[in-house]
Amino acid sequence: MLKERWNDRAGGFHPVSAPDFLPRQQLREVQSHRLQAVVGRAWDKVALFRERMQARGLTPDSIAGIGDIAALPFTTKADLRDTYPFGLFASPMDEVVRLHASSGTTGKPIVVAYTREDIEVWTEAMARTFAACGLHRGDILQNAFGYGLFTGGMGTHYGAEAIGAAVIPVSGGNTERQIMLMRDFGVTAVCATPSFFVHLVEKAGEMGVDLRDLPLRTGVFGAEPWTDGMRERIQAETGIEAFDIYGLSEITGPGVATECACHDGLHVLEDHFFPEIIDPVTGAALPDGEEGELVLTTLSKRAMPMIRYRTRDITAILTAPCGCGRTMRRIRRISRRSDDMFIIRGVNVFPSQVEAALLAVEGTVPHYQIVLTREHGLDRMTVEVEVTPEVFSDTVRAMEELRARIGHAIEHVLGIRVGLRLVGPHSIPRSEGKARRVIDKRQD
Ligand code: DLL
Repeated sequence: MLKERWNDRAGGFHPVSAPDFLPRQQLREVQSHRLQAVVGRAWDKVALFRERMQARGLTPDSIAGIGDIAALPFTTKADLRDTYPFGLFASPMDEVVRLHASSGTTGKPIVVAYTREDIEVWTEAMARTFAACGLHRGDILQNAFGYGLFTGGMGTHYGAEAIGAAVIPVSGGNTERQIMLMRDFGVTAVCATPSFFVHLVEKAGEMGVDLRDLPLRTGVFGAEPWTDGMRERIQAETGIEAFDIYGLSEITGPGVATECACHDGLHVLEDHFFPEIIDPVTGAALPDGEEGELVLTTLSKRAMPMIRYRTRDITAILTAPCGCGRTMRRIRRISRRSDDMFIIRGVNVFPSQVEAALLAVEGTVPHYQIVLTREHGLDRMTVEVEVTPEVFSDTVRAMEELRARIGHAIEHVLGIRVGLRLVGPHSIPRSEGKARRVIDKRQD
């Protein structure tokens, strides 16, 4: 029945989207009710959570509704690591039907679990996400998110099937075959990390395929930060409409927040994932509109409820009504994490600032890397930027001019001069999933 409803397409409004349009008062009631249930469950089943509540003198009865959420303790990535692998599970293994894991930069991964109900909620969230991106029954979706322990592939797969799209589970990599499938199967929509899609566009060009000549009209991108400059490049080169989707394994995977056709921030699916913004240093709650660290609470998760999880992603909550009519609050596009910042000569630098500066300069291609080194105790940052084959084969003078323009653009954004190296086509490794933008050689 549910499946039938989802597959139904009614004049552009997809019935699966109904919760996205709940009146705010009703939404608040749903949130309050679900928060009480999830806190009760975590108290009963997760020792770490119960002990933290007790240490604050709280019991589940202290939480009368969503307005009390700030009284609850935070959960962090360290908690997941310390309780590796199954210490935060609230369901016995015979109720768990899926495990995913996210590889950290060091050591053990963090493990996340789903019951059958959790998979249903995740599927619903991804179906609503795709509906917001304008996908529907009849679409042919090439899913280039990695399938495996990463949540990207399977999360989007289930959601796309639920709205009745035909999914091609191609996963990441294999660029030539991806282009062949795109062309031969009449693909209308693609899911990928933005960096991998840029790689696909480049490969299509090499194969003599102009994506503008294909039926492809929508790109659903996420799993890593990308800038508006990157969106403009992608849209101009391919003729598609590019949507930003956000999520993280700890909360469910993709499907936590999505852009709609207005492209003015990402609607958080607030009936399942409650957002707050805090000051990353003091932990104090910040008012709507102010930038800080995103904290998320799962309101429906059973196998692994996350209470006030500190994402380290930096954004702000936007409350102005959205033109699409969705009542779910939006977050500003996530351009940085509190832990991807580095300091060069006393200046805080985020990789996305470099991307924004670079893409504003004509003649660059969106392939770059930031290399950090330490010389005589001083940190140095060098940006390696690929240039187009035309520029690369041009005169030394043309190269020098471009170098100067890029140098100025970066200096203008960061306020400091950094090292710059223009490199030839294909010098920077291409990503098949999340791009590695910063190479930190300071410990070598
Ligand atoms: O990346 C889930 C996902 C898959 C999201 C496919 C969207 C599409 P993790 O591997 O656990 O999960 O990484 C989560 O990636 O905390 C952000 O820092 C970053 N991230 C995810 N989406 C975006 C986005 C998946 N749209 C971490 N913009 C998050 C910026 C993003 N950063």
